[in-house]
Amino acid sequence: MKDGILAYGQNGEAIRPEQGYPLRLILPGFQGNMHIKWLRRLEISDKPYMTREETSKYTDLMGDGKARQFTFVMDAKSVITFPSGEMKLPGPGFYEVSGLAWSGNGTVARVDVSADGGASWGIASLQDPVQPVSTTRFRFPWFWDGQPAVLQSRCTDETGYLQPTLKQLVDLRGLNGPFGSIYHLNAIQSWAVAADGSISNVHA
Ligand SMILES: Nc1nc2c(c(=O)[nH]1)N[C@H]1C(S)=C(S)[C@@H](COP(=O)(O)O)O[C@H]1N2
Ligand SMILES: [Mo]
Repeated sequence: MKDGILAYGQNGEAIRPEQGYPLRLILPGFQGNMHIKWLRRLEISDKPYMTREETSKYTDLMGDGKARQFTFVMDAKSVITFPSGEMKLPGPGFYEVSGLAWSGNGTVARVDVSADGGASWGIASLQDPVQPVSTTRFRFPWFWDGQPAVLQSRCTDETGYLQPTLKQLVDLRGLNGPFGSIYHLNAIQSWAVAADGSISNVHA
C-alpha cells in the first residue's frame, strides 16, 4: 500500500527483538500504538478497532468531558536534543543548538528557536534530507552569556500548522494528566539553562 511499511530491516541490519523482529508494521505519521511489533497477521476492517491502547491511552479526555478518539495522525512537534535535560554547558560561549522536528501531516516547513522562553525567535536551518513524515534535523547558532535562559523550539509544517505552547494545548484539550494530554502531547518543550550551565526540564 502507499504509506504502510512492513519493516524487516533498519540501517542495514535486521530490526532488533525489542523493535519487533522479525517483522513490524510502520505507519509513518501515525501514533505509536499502531506500529505493531512482532507482526503475525493482518486483519482488514472498514472501521477502527477498539483495541486496548487505543481506548485506554490514545483516547484523550477533553476539557468539556468529551473524548477525542481515533486521532491517528500526529501533529507537528520538535524538540531540542542539544543541549537538553541533564546535560551541563561548560561555560559561556558559542553553542550550536540542535534538535529534531517532524509532522504527521507532511514535511517540516520551518523551525524557530528561542533562548528567552518564547519572547523572541530566530529561524533555524534545516538539514537535508527534509522528507514527509520523517524526523528533520535543525541547527541554530547561539551565544550563551552565562545568564539563566529557557531554550525552546517550535515547528511549522507544510500545512501551516504551528506547534502550540503547553498552555495553548491545555486550553484546547483540557488538563488530562499533569501536563495536559500526555498521549498526543506535541506542545513546545522548554529546557532551562541555569547560571552554572546545568539543563533541566521546565513547564514554561
Ligand atoms: N506487538 C506489540 N506492538 C506494539 C505494542 C505492543 O504492546 N505490542 N505497543 C505499541 C505502542 S503503544 C508503542 S508506543 C510502540 C513503541 O515502540 P518502540 O519500541 O519503537 O518505542 O510500539 C507499539 N507496538
Ligand atoms: Mo505507546
